[in-house]
Amino acid sequence: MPLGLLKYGLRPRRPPDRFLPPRPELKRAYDTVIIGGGGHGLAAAYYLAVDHGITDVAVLDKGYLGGGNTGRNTAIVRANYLTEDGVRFYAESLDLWRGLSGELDFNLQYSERGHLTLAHADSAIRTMRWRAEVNKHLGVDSELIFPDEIARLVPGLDLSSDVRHPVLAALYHPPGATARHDAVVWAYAARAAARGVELHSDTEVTGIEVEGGRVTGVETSRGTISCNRVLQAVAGQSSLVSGMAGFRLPIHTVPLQACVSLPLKPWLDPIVVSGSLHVYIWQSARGEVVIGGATDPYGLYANRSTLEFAEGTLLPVLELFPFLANVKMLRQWAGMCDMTPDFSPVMGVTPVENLYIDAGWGTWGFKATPVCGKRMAELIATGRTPDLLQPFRLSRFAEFEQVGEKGAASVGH
Ligand code: PYC
Repeated sequence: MPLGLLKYGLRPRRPPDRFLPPRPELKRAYDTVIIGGGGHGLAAAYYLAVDHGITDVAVLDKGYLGGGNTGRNTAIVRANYLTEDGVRFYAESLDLWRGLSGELDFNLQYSERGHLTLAHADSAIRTMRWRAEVNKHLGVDSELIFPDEIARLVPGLDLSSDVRHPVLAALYHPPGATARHDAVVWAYAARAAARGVELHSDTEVTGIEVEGGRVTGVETSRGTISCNRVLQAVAGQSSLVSGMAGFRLPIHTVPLQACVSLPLKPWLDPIVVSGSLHVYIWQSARGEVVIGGATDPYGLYANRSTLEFAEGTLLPVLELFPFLANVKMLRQWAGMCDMTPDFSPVMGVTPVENLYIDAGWGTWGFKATPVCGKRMAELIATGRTPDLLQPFRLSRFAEFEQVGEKGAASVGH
C-alpha cells in the first residue's frame, strides 16, 4: 500500500480525468454494440477494451448513463449465496470489487462493513447454517452468530424475546460491503471512453436486425447501425429487448422500491437484513439510513413509489430498531427487477448468433457488476463461455438445470 501511494504521488497526471467526453456522432458501423449504459454494459465495454483490445464499441442507452437500475439499487455487495455456482461467481466479484477503486483510479467508496441476515425461526437457522457451510467450503467468510455477538455488531437492534419475531441468530458475512453506485458507472464509462469506446446516451434501440440467424445491426432513434456483435445489458427491460431479436426470456419484471432517511449521526456499521420481516437496512457515509423491502407483488414496468411500500417496510424497521420512530424519510424510489424462475441471472449466448445476453438479475445485479462485465467481455471476445458463466446459460431452463438461489435473497419475494 505505501508503495502504491508513492507511485500515485509521483505520477505526472493525477487524478486522471473524471469527466466523460461529449457524445460523438453515431457511426454507421461498429464491431460491437452494447445496449444498456448501466454498470454492467459499461463494465463489459471497459474489459473488452482493457483485457481484449476491442475498442470499436458503441454503448447505447435510451436515457442517461446509469439512469436505470445501477442508479436505483441500494449498493450492496456480498457473496454469501446458497449454491456453489452462485458463491463462486460472487466470490470472484468480491475479489474484483476490492481492487476496483485502485484499478479504475476512481474513489468508489467501497466500504467493507459486514452483512447480517437475521434468523427469526429454527428453519431459518438451518438454511443459514447451510449457507455458511457452502460459503466456507468455497473460501467465502460467513458464519452463524448468536444474540451476544449480534448485539455487539448492531447496537440499537431490539433483541428482546417478547417481540413478534425475536432474533435468534444471524448469518454473518464480514466481507459484505457497499459502494457508491453512480461512481461505478462514471468510473467504468470514463476509463472505457479513454480507450476509444463511444458512449451514446439518449440513443434508444428500437429494433435488432437478424439475418440468417445472426445479428447484423441495431435500429436506433438516431439511425441504423451495423455491427458484428451485440450485448444486451438492460436490466428491467430485458424481455422487451430480446423480443426485438425474436426470442423470449423466462423473466417477469416487477418493481423494487427503497427509501432513505434524513441523515443521522453514524450508528450502524453493518448491513442488516431480515428476509422474514421483508426488510434490509444500512447507513450511508452521508448518515442516511437506506431501507428496502420486498418486491411489489405484481408485474409492472414503472419506477413509481407507493405508500403501501412505505408503510409495509417501515413498520418492520421499527420492530427491529424502535428508536428510529420519529426519523423523517427523505426520498423514496423504485427500480425494475427482471426475475427468473430460479432467482439466478442469465448470462451467455442466445438463440441468435453473436447476440449475447446479461439479464435476469432480479434484486442483486449491482454486486455482480465487475465479474459479469469481465466474464461477458471474455465471452464476446473469444466466443467461448467462461466456466464461471456456464451454469447461468439461458438454455438451463430447457435443460432442467436451474440454479436455485431464492433462499439467498435479501429481499422478500
Ligand atoms: O441481494 O443483497 C441483496 C440486495 C439488497 C438489496 C437488494 N438486493
